[in-house]
Amino acid sequence: MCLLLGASGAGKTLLLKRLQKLCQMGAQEDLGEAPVTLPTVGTNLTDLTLRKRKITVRELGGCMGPIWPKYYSDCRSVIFVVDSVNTVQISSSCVQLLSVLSADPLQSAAVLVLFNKRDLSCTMSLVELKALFRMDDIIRSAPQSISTLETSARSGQGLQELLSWLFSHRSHDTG
Ligand SMILES: Nc1nc2c(ncn2[C@@H]2O[C@H](COP(=O)(O)OP(=O)(O)OP(=O)(O)O)[C@@H](O)[C@H]2O)c(=O)[nH]1
Ligand SMILES: [Mg+2]
Repeated sequence: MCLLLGASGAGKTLLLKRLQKLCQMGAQEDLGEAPVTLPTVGTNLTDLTLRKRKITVRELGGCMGPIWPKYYSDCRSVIFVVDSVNTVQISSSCVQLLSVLSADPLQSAAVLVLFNKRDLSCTMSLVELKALFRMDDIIRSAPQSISTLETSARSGQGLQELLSWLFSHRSHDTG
């Protein structure tokens, strides 16, 4: 089980929809228009079939923050989504990420931090975002192995890399 976490509106549901579509169609096809999403109240379980392997991803809605830890056991990998445009949300996202990284059941999880919405021109550069997050310090001091990736759930940027990461960190083969 991979957990998909991040603040409300960061783009988790759209990412899942796009990944599902990418898995169903050939990589060469166009993803098309982004479908409409609604805020996730509760959790959203999605199975992705990649190279004949099933990978289950559980999105936890941003509004569920206080009860995210209930879902931390049983999880081998975590994707934490950051909205690159929402500068107001950055400090609270950073606190949330630190609390995820310090949770006992997640000490050996692989962690991927996604800077999403990179299609929007007003986004800060990756260097600026990482500096605001103090990402280098976080990566140095956290026990987990942490990677970062720039994505756009709208344009599809970074989604193949995201699938490759999911595939290489899948917890077990389920056929
Ligand atoms: N431009 C742009 N918009 C995006 C991107 N990803 C998501 N959005 C938009 O952001 C809004 C919120 O997306 P959701 O996927 O519903 O966000 P979420 O993280 O699932 O939010 P919660 O379920 O409330 O936690 C929607 O209007 C999406 O279309 C992106 O990469 N680029
Ligand atoms: Mg959602």
